[in-house]
Amino acid sequence: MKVALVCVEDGIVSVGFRKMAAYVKVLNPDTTVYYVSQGKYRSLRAMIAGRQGEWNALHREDARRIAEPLSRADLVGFSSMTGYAGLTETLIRQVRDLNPRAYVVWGGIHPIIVPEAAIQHADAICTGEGEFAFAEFFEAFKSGKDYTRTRNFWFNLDGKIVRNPFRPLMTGEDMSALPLPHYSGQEFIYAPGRGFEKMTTGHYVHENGLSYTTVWSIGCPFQCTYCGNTKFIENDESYRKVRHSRVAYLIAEIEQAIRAHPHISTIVFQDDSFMALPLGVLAEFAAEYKKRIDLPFSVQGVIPSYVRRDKLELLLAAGLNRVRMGIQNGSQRILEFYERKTPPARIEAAAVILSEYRRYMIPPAFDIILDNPIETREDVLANLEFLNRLARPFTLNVFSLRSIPNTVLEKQMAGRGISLDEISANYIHNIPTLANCLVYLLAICRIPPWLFEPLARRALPMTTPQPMYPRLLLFMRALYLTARGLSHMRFLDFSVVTGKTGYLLWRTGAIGFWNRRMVPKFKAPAVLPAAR
Ligand code: B12
Ligand code: SF4
Repeated sequence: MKVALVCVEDGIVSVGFRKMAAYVKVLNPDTTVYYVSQGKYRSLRAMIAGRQGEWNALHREDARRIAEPLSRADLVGFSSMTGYAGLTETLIRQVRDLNPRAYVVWGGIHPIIVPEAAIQHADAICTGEGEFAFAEFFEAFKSGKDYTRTRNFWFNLDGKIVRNPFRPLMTGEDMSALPLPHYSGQEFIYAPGRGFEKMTTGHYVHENGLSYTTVWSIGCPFQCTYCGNTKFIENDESYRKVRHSRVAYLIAEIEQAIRAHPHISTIVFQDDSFMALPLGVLAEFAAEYKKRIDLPFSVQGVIPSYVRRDKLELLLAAGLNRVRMGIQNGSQRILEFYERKTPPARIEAAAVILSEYRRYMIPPAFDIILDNPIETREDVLANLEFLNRLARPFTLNVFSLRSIPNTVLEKQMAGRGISLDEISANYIHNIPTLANCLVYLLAICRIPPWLFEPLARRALPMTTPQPMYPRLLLFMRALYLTARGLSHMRFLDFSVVTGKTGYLLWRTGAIGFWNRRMVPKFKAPAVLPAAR
């Protein structure tokens, strides 16, 4: 049977999709893997203009050109987040138009979080982990048996919706037995106006720079109101538990990626709560990683409550060079509104710990959410004061509040009669208030009291009529991105800045030399924390 798997997303990281692609290829070797990306997620121009979260309207001819090869398959499997749901729907329509017999399955985060909407557009959707569910479905589908009772799948039988229950979540052992994610080079990426091209190193470098991104552990014990986690936990309480594959599986996965793309020079872990892993697990990871991979790595999902010196030292000794931590706001009231379990004092304590190791790391990036319509003047001020006293160095990932459908936040806002843009709208396009301009300045440096006080007095919440400063905001963004870029250059890190420059430096051997000789190395304590 001919199967086409398509990832509709900005970028080619697509961790879950690549796992699915590898699994489906084993079940059905005649499977072709496609990516539809606009390469904007890491584009410098889009970053400065705050347009990363946007997808330009796709030209009609592009949609047709994308759909043509897909429509030659018997089964087309789409994967997307909510931001790309509209585009996926357009592509499904085009595929159906060209081949009404093609069976369409839609998986990924969108059908998990918004199943009722997704099932209107596909023959089947996957509402949870895909591997075992797809195997069960595909076996029956192929052999003409009844597949409509597959767990983790819903079906649209000419408008009649069949909603099946969830499968139990995979265990760590199940995860360790899966094939390694699909990184074979046998994959195709869409080039606007031209059609699908075989994915090359050039595409990889354009989209990912010198980094390899993965997710080792899945799950988060918390349930912040704006997060997709609220839905995952509603579907299955055991999603709170942090599950992970064996260390050996993870190392084999990274080794496979490096074999396919030898220029990979940084590993990026996007786990929701990496530092929540027990100390013993982190110790095993650190030892194996240092021995077998020995490349700098960054941990992107750090929850302040789990920042501990002993865990951090283990990771630093293994090569950790950057972390991203969610703080979201400095106002206690707003944190309570988001049901964040990390009060400002705990965040400050975590920032102090991170700052003690600043010599060994690119400044940590703290996520912050602005443009919340319920913020008062006191909240805006509390946030600015908090950022001004937080231990340095740090930078910020500045987001504009958007709602993910079916999350608690969506209900909270509806309850207050507030209409909030959905995540499909640009999520980093901040309102150009003075307060937001100041946040960008605070991402670069501390503001001395003589300047901070008069400026902060004029900072107002977004709902209050006030002068707007779009040019100043643009200038601040450019300045902040420059400062950020320079701090990465101190480590010759090309995980955020993508494109040919990093690749050429890698070819000359400069990246390896810099990592070995110029980057300060944290020496593991004589007695490793795990053994204390
Ligand atoms: C890793 C990650 C990223 C990475 C990589 C993205 C990727 N697709 O892999 C990066 C950093 C690029 C990223 C960016 C963003 N992310 Co993100 N990310 C995650 C994270 C932490 C883990 C996803 C993951 O790998 N899970 C593990 C894998 C195994 O699970 P999975 O992806 O669900 O895949 C399984 C199933 O969905 C299914 N499946 C998948 N595809 C298919 C296809 C078929 C045919 C079938 C049958 C099944 C199937 O099987 C897979 C294997 O079991 C999630 C949070 C979470 N816990 O899910 C947020 C999450 C997905 N991200 C989110 C968001 C909003 C974003 C951003 C838009 C904004 C932001 N705040 O950063 C950007 C946009 C990215 C872009 N490219 O345009 C939201 C999505 C909400 C939504 N409704 O869409 C989440 C849920 C976090 C949240 N805030 O709630 N993200
Ligand atoms: S701590 Fe992070 S991953 Fe966990 S629920 Fe909150 S926002 Fe989501």
